[in-house]
Amino acid sequence: MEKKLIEGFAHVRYERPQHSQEKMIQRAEQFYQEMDQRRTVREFDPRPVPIEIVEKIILTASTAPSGAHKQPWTFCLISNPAIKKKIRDAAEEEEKISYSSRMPDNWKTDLKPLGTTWEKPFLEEAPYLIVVFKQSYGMENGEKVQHYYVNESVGIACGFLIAAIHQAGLVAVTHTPSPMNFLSEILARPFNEKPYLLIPVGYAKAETYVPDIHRKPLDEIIKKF
Ligand code: IYR
Repeated sequence: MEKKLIEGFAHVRYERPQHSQEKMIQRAEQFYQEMDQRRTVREFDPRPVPIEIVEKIILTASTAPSGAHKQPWTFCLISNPAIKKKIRDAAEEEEKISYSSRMPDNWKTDLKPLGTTWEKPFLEEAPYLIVVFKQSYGMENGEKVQHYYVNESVGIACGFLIAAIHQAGLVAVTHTPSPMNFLSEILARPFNEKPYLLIPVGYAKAETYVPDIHRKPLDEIIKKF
């Protein structure tokens, strides 16, 4: 690999195969078609998933860009049934309060087509739970390290994670129990880490139905200048 010092800092040559424009159009279309097949699935098959697949998916998430390359994320990978049960119990306790009194009626009306309730069986049924933590700051040898654009960085990493789960042939639900500080306690995370998303991963249950909802067309989401 060709290396070079630029202003005293190591650089490597950026090299990627260049496709013809025709091929690029075809690849862009193919990737869109693949990603457009992704659906949030809340019903999991108990079939186990080899851990190497999920580890590779997490590595893929970690290829996301991050502020000053600080990589301000921790991915907790949970397969232990006792810990999954603890998480389910704690999440349902919060969700029960949210659905009965914290969420306003219009929010619950908006969720009706998705069929969500306070009950979260997927937190025990999915073979893995990935709890993504954002690191508000880093800790290196007992010293605080500044992190930048933490929400943006971790959000992008979660996007990569969800894409990688789909690409591997698995399904996921981006679950956001609120509040979710119980995850810090159950997983004994340090003070600099805050829970960001809880993502159950596994195979979809054999006969699964998902809401018949549609994505906005290009002309609604794009403004060209
Ligand atoms: N966090 C709750 C409610 C919920 C909120 C939104 I916005 C959703 O798109 C889906 C669910 C839950 O997980 O049920």
